[in-house]
Amino acid sequence: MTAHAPEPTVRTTCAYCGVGCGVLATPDGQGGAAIAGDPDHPANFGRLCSKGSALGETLGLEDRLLHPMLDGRRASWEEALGAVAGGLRRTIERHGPDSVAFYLSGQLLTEDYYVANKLAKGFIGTPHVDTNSRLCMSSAVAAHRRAFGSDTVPGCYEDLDEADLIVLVGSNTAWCHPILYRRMTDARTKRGTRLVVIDPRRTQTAEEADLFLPLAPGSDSALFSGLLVHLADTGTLDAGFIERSTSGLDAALDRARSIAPNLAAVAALTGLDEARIAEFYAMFADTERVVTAFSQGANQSAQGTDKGNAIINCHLATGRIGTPGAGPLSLTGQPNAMGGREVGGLANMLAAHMHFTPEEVDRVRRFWKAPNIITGEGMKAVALFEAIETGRIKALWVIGTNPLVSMPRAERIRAAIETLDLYVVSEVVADSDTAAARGKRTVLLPALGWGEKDGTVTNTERRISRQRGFLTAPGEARADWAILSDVARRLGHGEAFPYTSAAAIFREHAALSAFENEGTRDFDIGGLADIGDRAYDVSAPVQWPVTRKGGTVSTRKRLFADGRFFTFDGRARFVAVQRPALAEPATPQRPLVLNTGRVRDHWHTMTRTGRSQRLAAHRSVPFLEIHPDDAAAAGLTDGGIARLSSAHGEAELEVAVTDAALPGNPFMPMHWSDATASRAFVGALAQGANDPVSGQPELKATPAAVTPVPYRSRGFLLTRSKRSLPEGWWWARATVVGGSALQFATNDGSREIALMMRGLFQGMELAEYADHARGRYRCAVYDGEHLVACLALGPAEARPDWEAAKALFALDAPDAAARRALLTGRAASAAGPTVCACHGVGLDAITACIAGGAGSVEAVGAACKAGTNCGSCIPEIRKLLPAALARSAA
Ligand SMILES: Nc1nc2c(c(=O)[nH]1)N[C@H]1C(S)=C(S)[C@@H](COP(=O)(O)OP(=O)(O)OC[C@H]3O[C@@H](n4cnc5c(=O)[nH]c(N)nc54)[C@H](O)[C@@H]3O)O[C@H]1N2
Ligand SMILES: Nc1nc2c(c(=O)[nH]1)N[C@H]1C(S)=C(S)[C@@H](COP(=O)(O)OP(=O)(O)OC[C@H]3O[C@@H](n4cnc5c(=O)[nH]c(N)nc54)[C@H](O)[C@@H]3O)O[C@H]1N2
Ligand code: SF4
Ligand SMILES: [Mo]
Repeated sequence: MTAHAPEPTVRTTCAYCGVGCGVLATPDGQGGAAIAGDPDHPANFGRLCSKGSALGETLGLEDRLLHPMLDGRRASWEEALGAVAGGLRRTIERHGPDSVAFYLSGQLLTEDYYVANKLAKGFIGTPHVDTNSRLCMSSAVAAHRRAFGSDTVPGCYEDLDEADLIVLVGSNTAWCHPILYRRMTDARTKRGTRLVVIDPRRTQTAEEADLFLPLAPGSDSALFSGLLVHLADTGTLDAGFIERSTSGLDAALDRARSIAPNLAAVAALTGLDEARIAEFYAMFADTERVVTAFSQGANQSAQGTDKGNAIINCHLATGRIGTPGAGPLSLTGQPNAMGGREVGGLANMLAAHMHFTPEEVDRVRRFWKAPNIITGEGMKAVALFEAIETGRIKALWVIGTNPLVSMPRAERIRAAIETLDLYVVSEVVADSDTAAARGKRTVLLPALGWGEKDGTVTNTERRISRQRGFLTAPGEARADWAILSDVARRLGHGEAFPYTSAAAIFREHAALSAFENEGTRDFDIGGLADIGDRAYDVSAPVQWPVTRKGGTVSTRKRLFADGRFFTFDGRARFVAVQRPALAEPATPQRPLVLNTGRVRDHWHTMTRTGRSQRLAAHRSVPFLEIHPDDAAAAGLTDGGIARLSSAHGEAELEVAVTDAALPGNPFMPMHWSDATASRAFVGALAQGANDPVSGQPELKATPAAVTPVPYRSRGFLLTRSKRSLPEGWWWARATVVGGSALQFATNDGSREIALMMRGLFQGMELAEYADHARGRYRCAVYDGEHLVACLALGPAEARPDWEAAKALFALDAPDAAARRALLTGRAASAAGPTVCACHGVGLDAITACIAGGAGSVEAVGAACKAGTNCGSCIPEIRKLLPAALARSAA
């Protein structure tokens, strides 16, 4: 092996969530990199969660899209770009520019996003540009605009350090924003900050809360209407602030009173008991420094905008906004959800936080010198995909998102894609469900991914950080902005798309934000408009606004401290919200209301986290969390397979019976797709009724029914490279050390499976153990001394445990003892299901430490390292401690 000189460490930003942690990446010179937290980044000060820590495991090129593809065959860039530009031109000529649509992503860099938005809205002239952020925080955007006149996040992360009360609404922060969650729990240790969690599920976040309010799905605005009434009735209003800086309190309060006049009314609407509601109201009323952080349990709702405004109303009523330790805080999901809002990627925005007044349209037209500027809003995601079905949209370009999995009613979208004249997908991976679909003409364009691409992202607290490339471009992959600019040139718009670097695009974006702004728009980064290439390269994270007066550049941590808002009269608005009601209630045929969301160690449709064996170990099959009463009523058993169906589609999931779910309100994760499981993608089921204000679809409450699926056998197959299983089997794929795993269920018995294995691995040595009378079979396949595959099968009610086999499969050439252990399924070193992903510590190892006397999280850490790196698993460890077990037994 040749020695490589150590490569320099590069400062960049995590690929995942909106916390926006700084990362230090040290490439190993062979396509990989060592990853550490950046101690100087103000979002994380050196910490990373399990997903961030495992970024290095996700850099391999397996499954990457490395070359352009045209209708399923490899093509040159020349040919592929020609097909895109030619297809767009033909579509525009025949059907007009508004038959073209773009569907973008909060995972694009600001520079990519800016170019896509400019091309579509200014040059092609189609308003139909929307983004997966529609499914993510468009309700928060709409709530901000209704209340503040602008899409402004008023506060910052320091507010979490300085708050005395943090209220989490519809946010599983411990799993989805883990590093912010650690800031919250630090505040608790340091200043006694209390934590209230409002979520129908008892999540890991809720397990640690001082007060947990398991409210009925969809009922948040009743709870916050009741709070507004309580604040008014207890004299907690900030009369001075209300008088000086707001309008509309009376109407909002009247409405709140009509919905939630007293505790009994709130209890009836939310299903919570009155004492707990009263406790929450008293905590909120009595605490000046309160941050209310909200996420998808608020946004992804048919009344998502009202939920946001019901929360903001309570902060305006108490003047708790824009001051240290106080304010509403919309937690953004994706690494650049905020950047997408800034460039105007949503269909109801134009650019740089400008909308569609004639002055704004004219201003952007002049700035861009745009020949085909659009003059009004385009279709939002759900309507946009419906318009493909009705034939209004003929050409679609998807960039950086996997809508065939993540959109509601995705089965219909899958069928509609086939009718498109032109279907373009810019992707990093070759096998996402969206990349695997076909239109009449299909072009796949290989994009640079994290670690290769260069540009900026904005996090939840308005902080712009650089993502920097530290790997060479693989295959023929190119930056999204470069691909888009090439297509613009081919459409005859070369002059407006002369970009040769991300820095040049950033400067233009910054200049547009300041163009004729004069303090009228919140988003202003004019202070960066003439940043040089070198300065851009080395720039440190900065919070917007970034303005320049004379020679001085200034930035702001918080907005609205001065009580001035971006409405025409400078006052914030109270909003009268609607009485909560589910878009579709449960029915006798569909008696459950399905909730969906995330798990700790997976990211969305798993195109990246699915490659890490560490991350796959925490949750490795698609599951349904369901209350014991519902499980009993439907005849489901823990660990069995259930078919879940809604009016739109179905999925088969492994049952996890738990009283963490409210009765009637099961939960399924959004992460599995056709690439990783047989029938388990969330988009098939979700109803997606739109919030009337934001157009954000309901993804947390879909009427559903569930029945057991009586498979005969359960088992797993571990192989060195990916394999597929016969039609009709239930399966889920996961990465394991040394290869790939399939956990499966089938109606075949042990005899058929034994025959299958002999067929699959002809010519190799099969070591087998069979007890056909009991439906059990184990098999290890050797090529010489090398272990190449391993399978275990049992009857459905006694499925084999895979932990021991997984540990043994890490060996290339097992010794005699290991060979025996593979056939018995028992190994001394098995550690149980992984809890700590960073150090690979399993449940059994942790319970052993606790049994041996470790009585605290710290003691467990000292004994077995679990929880000592990223800390994402600390809530799970705490739950295993004797104190927690005693509490749950009481
Ligand atoms: N591990 C991990 N982290 C992620 C992501 C990921 O894929 N994996 N994705 C990122 C992205 S893009 C996003 S948007 C964020 C999302 O972050 P979160 O919003 O925290 O995540 P979710 O699991 O979608 O939903 C949050 C909670 O809303 C609850 N909920 C459902 N209905 C209601 C309701 O009516 N009222 C209330 N109050 N709560 C309700 C659910 O039970 C769930 O626990 O996470 C980001 N971080
Ligand atoms: N039922 C239900 N549905 C949901 C949700 C839910 O909670 N429940 N959550 C919703 C939310 S909040 C979100 S954010 C969405 C997320 O859903 P998606 O955006 O569909 O999910 P991802 O898996 O993140 O898809 C991103 C894709 O972009 C590719 N990619 C990554 N980086 C780049 C790049 O730089 N360039 C290009 N061209 N491609 C890139 C990745 O390989 C991946 O295939 O799902 C939404 N859908
Ligand atoms: S909290 Fe985790 S996933 Fe989110 S940015 Fe930080 S390291 Fe990445
Ligand atoms: Mo999201």
